[in-house]
Amino acid sequence: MPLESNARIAKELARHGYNAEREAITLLASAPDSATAVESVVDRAPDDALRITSDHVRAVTNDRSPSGAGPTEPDSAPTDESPPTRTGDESPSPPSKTRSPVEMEGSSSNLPSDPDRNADRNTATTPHHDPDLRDLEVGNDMTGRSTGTGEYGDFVKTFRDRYERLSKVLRGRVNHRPAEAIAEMPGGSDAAMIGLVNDVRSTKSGHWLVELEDTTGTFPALIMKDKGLADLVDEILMDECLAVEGTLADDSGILFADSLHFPDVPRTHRTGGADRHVQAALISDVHVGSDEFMADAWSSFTDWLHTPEAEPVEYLLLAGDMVEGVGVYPDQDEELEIVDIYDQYEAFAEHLKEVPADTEIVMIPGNHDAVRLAEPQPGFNDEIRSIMDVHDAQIVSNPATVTVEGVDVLMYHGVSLDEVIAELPEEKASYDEPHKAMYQLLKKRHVAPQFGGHTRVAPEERDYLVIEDVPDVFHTGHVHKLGWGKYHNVLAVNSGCWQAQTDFQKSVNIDPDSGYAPILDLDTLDMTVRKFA
Ligand code: D5M
Ligand code: FE
Ligand code: ZN
Repeated sequence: MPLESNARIAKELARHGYNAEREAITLLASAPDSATAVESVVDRAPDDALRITSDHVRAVTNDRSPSGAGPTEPDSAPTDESPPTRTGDESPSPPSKTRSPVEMEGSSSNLPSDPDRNADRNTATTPHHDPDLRDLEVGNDMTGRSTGTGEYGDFVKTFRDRYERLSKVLRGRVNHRPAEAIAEMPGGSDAAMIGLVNDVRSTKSGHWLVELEDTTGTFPALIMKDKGLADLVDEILMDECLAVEGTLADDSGILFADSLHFPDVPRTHRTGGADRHVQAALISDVHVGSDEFMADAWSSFTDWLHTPEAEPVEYLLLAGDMVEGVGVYPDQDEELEIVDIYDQYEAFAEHLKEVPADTEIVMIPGNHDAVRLAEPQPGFNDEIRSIMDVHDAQIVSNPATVTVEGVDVLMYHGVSLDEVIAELPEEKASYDEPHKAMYQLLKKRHVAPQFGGHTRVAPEERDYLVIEDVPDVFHTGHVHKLGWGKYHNVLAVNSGCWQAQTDFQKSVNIDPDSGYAPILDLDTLDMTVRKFA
């Protein structure tokens, strides 16, 4: 068994059921006889060990550098093979794209001209990860806090909470009155209302009637086609929170709108950032268990994580659909490689073992995962957690916000993106530019505004789907398309998938972006996308 690289060592250990720290692998790679060293470590690891640490390795290699500063340049391993990664220059770009997803997103700090960055990346004596420098906090996780009983009254609470928190965002911008008070105002007065969208209809003469609802009642607003607001009417989704300003009709029965406001993200949003050079890989939609799961691409990715180039990647954020699931879509069983959901998670856990043990992992569920389908989706139950416990991953709800070294990342699987894409004009949201659909959710300050449509929403006392605090990064998946961009200074990333095109996707012409890993610099919020397929 010639051991040719760090990645092969990681795989070999994974094959024996062990996850390994990067430093342990580096030590093994630099042992005079790596293959034997790996065998001895496997033989002598304690029975209850889940992961191989550098101490385990030193115990078998009679480490001659007790300080732990042994050779750390894995490229010096005797029979090393070239790293499996491709950089932007070498990768073919998908032909249908106007912009290659595999590129360094325009920032000088990613280029070799940045001496500090370069020094960090290339030094042979890069210290191994210091867990004390890590900083990861979870906010807004609703796991274990579901209050829903399925009663109608629960929905009233959800919508009340949505209204309260989103109307607060709009209150400073308009001088609003409750619906019942507007009805009592003299005809011809200027008036404004904040409400949830109850109805949107076009009238015979081509205007639009938008009915808003607040805690006191409903009130109709007429948006005239020649007011220049048509562009905004296109973007309105049912149940979202809006403000309308205008003039009351003579009989005070309707408001003629002059302006429309979405809660939106302030243009001045200031982002946080890490105070050291550290990166997070943002991925989603692994779909283990599907015939179409791309095991080779996944392996190339995890191989790369073991290279010196990936040394700064200390976090892995997974935005749902770890496994293919069972019975998610009609005829899905015809494309299952693993038919039992628990076996799927077991297989997923094995693939996760290839990820360096010292990577901090955060996961949220998606619509293929074994949790309730209705959003917010709580994090996995104990049984599934225990299957995946090797990494001690943080398993939180969909959606949830995680603050990684000062960067607030809103993670949401993305089922509502299908709806936004279906309902908005192509230039505002499309599968080819999923980040634009994400901009709409940021604008609405809600990850899944519409109730009763494609996205199932569970009634809770609190509307966990409201985007109360503006994130620095918004990370979704689900549509299996790669796209990213900035909206009012918030970086929106939809992260592609690890599943090749399914029969269904073929039938509706969805051409997935498979095998890409967006890598986010947590200090600069610059992104680099790497291709592994
Ligand atoms: O869905 C991946 C993407 O494909 C997402 O945009 C929904 C769409 N999709 C996939 N399969 C189906 C079926 N059978 N019906 C409707 N839409 C589908 P994901 O849920 O992540 O697999
Ligand atoms: Fe998916
Ligand atoms: Zn999905």
